[in-house]
Amino acid sequence: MSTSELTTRIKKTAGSLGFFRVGIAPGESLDGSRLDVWLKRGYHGDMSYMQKHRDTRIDPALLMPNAKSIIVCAINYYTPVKATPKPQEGRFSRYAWGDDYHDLVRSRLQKLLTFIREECPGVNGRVFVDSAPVMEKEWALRAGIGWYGKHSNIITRDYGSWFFLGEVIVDCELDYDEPFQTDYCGSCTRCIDACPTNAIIQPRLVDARKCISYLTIELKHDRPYPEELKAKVGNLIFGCDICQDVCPWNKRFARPTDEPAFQPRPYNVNPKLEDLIKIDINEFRTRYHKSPVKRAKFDGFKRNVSVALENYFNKKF
Ligand code: B12
Ligand code: SF4
Repeated sequence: MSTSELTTRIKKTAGSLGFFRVGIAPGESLDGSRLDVWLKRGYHGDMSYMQKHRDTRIDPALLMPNAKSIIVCAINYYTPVKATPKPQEGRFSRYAWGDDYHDLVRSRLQKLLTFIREECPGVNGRVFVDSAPVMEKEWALRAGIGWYGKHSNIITRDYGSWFFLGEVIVDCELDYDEPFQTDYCGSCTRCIDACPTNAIIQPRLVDARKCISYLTIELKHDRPYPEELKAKVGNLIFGCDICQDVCPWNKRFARPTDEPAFQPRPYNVNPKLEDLIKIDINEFRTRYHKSPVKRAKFDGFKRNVSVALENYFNKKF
């Protein structure tokens, strides 16, 4: 089979597996200078894995010997549910409303890899989603999926930015897409202006230590919580969507996903904080089994709900 025939068949199969966009980039090593600036300034906070795997992150050959092609797949998770929690209700970011995407995306990518290996039995490959040392946004840009929004997430013209990324890396050559060239953010700065903690230091540069997503997901419960940011977190209890909510590309082009796994679990939309604070560890485990929320762990989740309650009572009295 010719390279272009194989490339076409891979993209078609990825589409049938639920990925709305697939692009392919050559597996060259990346320029690590921006990552280095980010790390040097300590913007990764307690996410030591970002530093530990720095070299692997910029060189796909360290992930997989003879890596030739990075197949980047994007899957839409937008559900058109209006979540307008009152101050006494908690707010989960929309990516956490349904089931954990890691399991779903990994199994779809695995199916794609199986397909490739059936077509070309000698090919080796590996699949990655989120947690591996892969610069997923950089690859998405190089594979022509979309551009870096000023909030630093990748945006597409026809779906906005409500999607996850995942990759299949293979040791065979394929036809490559052109890197995405245009920056369609223009002079808009809505995401930067809306960020409550000023975590977007400059366009495409996020200080994770200030980002509410980091504070409510990555920062362990026994680590010091920055007092000066507490009030700004408001009623956000897991992740933050503010910079993406205000983005005109999302307002105009977000499209509902038909993925059942991403449909909101009812208790994740506008839950009462006073109910959440009463949840014990067993209920936490049952509710958030196969949900992204389990990443915060019980103690982190309780810390987040306490901060939100504190904010509510401070506002009220
Ligand atoms: C660490 C991490 C975080 C950290 C740090 C975020 C960050 N901006 O780096 C925290 C915990 C804060 C976080 C939050 C979120 N995350 Co996150 N996160 C990651 C992770 C694991 C690594 C990202 C990374 O490498 N950061 C390091 C910095 C240096 O990289 P960078 O932002 O890409 O920086 C580049 C740009 O600054 C660029 N750049 C700088 N200047 C310029 C100028 C130009 C012209 C260009 C082109 C580029 C450019 O160069 C840098 C290096 O490439 C990825 C998964 C992965 N393995 O890649 C998911 C990932 C980026 N996260 C994702 C999501 C969904 C989120 C949240 C929306 C979740 C939520 N609702 O709470 C928020 C968004 C917050 C935000 N505004 O960024 C998705 C994004 C999907 C998309 N559409 O882009 C990813 C890809 C996970 C996935 N598999 O889908 N995340
Ligand atoms: S996710 Fe929230 S806190 Fe983080 S950069 Fe965006 S608006 Fe700011």
